[in-house]
Amino acid sequence: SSIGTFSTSSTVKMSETISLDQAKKLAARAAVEEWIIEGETKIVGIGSGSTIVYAVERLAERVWKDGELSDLICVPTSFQARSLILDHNLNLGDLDRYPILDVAIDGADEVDSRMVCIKGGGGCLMQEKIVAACAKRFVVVADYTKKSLRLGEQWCKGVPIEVAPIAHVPIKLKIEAMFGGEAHLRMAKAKAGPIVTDNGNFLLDWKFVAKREYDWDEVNHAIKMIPGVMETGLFVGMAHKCYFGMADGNVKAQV
Ligand code: ABF
Repeated sequence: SSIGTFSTSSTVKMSETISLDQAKKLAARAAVEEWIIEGETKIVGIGSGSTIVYAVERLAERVWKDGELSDLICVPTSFQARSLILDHNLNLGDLDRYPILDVAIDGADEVDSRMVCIKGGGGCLMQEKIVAACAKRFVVVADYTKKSLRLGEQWCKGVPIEVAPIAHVPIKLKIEAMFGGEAHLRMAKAKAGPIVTDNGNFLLDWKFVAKREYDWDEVNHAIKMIPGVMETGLFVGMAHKCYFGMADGNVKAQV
């Protein structure tokens, strides 16, 4: 993959260090400008997390201020995304009616030099992967802390894996035996019990061995074959382009 930098039209000076939120906003807006085209883009997948909020805000601005994109249909990847779409008065769609999307835009927890992404830190990986797989193009938006040469450099919480509740222990043991590291059941704060996903499942966070050389495609397939695994947070060969808001106020695009 290759990397290009372009400066933004914001007022940030090159030497200035911008906040993470500003970096997220730059990336999200750059992606919306490039991929959501008036008269062409009809259906867009809306990801989850904090970065995508800026993309939805920009979409809403284009619809409600600029008078564009009035027919744009937004397909959510989570309960949060659905609320975002409704709160901004955008047209809500679903995969029953819109199984083919022009583009899906989403955040990530970490992206490596080949655009393999870890996703699901926010817990919505299964719907995110389904929607991304229905899109002709999958575009990632993130701040500079998500950009790595290899996975495990930045994101230390591991690969999220959505599992059937009855199978979390055997799945944990199988993953650890196959690929090392440790898989932990994700718990709700205040030890109220396991986190339950939008789909009624549990999440394992697999802390892989950061120094080990993994073939992520192989790992993803092998984990998916374990009975009870619903989906993994490894997005391999899916991202078409990634936009990173950088500390200096530029946006770096990776393809
Ligand atoms: C979702 O939100 C996830 O797959 C990922 O875990 C997270 C990224 O969130 P943020 O944009 O807040 O960093 O896209």
